[in-house]
Amino acid sequence: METMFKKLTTLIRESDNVMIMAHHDIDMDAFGSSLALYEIVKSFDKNAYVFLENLKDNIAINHALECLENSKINISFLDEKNYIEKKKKNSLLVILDVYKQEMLEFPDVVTDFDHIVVIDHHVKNNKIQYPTLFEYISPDLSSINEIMVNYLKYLNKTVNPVIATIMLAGIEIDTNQFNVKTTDKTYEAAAFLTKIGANHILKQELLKEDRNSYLKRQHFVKKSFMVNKNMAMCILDEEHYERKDLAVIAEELLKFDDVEASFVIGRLDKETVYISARSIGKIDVEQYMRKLGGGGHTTDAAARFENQTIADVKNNLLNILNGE
Ligand SMILES: [Mn+2]
Repeated sequence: METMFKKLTTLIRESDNVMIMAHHDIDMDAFGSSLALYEIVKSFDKNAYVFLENLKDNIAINHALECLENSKINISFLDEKNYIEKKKKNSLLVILDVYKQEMLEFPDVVTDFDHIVVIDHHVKNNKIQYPTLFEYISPDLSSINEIMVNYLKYLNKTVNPVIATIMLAGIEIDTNQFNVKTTDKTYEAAAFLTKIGANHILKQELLKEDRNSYLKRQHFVKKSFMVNKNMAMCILDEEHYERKDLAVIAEELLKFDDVEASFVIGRLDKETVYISARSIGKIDVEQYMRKLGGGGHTTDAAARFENQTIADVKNNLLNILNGE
C-alpha cells in the first residue's frame, strides 16, 4: 500500500487540481473516502473537487451533507456539466470504490481525462475500459475508508471529526458491522477514526434508515427459508429492486442462527433477475455464483439473469446448492 501512497502523493503534487469521483448512488464508504481524499489534497495546497449527482432519495448522504454544512465544512462539488470550468489540462481524476465505467457517478466524464487513478476494493472481473495511470484494486480490504485511514497515517495527517465520523460509518456499512472482511487493520482504522474525533452518536444517526424500508425488509426476512440446514434463501416479489436492497437482506439473514450463507433473489427490471449472495466466510458463495455465470468474492458474490423468471432462477440455484 505504501508504494501506492507514494505514487499517489507525487501525482497529486504534480497535478493542477484533483477531481474525485465514486460510484452512482453513492454510499458512506464512497462518500467518506472521497471527503478524506478531498481534505488530503487541500492540505497539499491544491484545489480539490468531488463529483456528486443530485441526491434526491439518498437519506443517509443528505444527512451527512447537512452535518458538513452545520460544521461549516465547505466541499466543492461538481456535476457532469460544471466540471468543465474547473478542469485543467493537468487535472487528476481519482476514482474511488468502483472501477466499472457504467457504475461511475458520471460515466461520460472519464473520457475527458488523461490522468486517472482507480482505488477500489471490489473484485475485478473485467479490464478497465478507460486508460489509467495506475489502479489499486484490493478485494480483501474492508473498505476504501480503511485505505484512506492508512493514507492519513502515512502522511501523518488527520481530518475533521465530522468527516472521520462519515468514514467510520462507511467502514461499518461495508463490513456489515465489522463482520465481513474485517481484520485487525480494520479495527485499527476504526480506532484511529475514533481517536481523531469520530462521534459514535452521530455515526448511529447517519446509519439510521427509514421505518418503511425497515418494515419491508423484515417482511421478506420473515418469508425466508433454510436450505441444506446452513443456508438461508429469500425470494422477493415481482417489484423492481436495486441491487443494494437485495444485498442488505442477504446481510441481514447472516445474523441468524445456523445461517452460514444467504441468497436473495429479486427483480431489478423487466428483463433482469438478480441473486445477491453473502457468506460469513465458511461457505464460498462465489463458486456457486460462478456456476450460474456470476462472480464475486468468497463472502460476497452475485449473478444476473436476463429474460428468466424468478422461479427459474430459484430452481437453478437450488439445484446447484444441492449439488445436482
Ligand atoms: Mn466500499
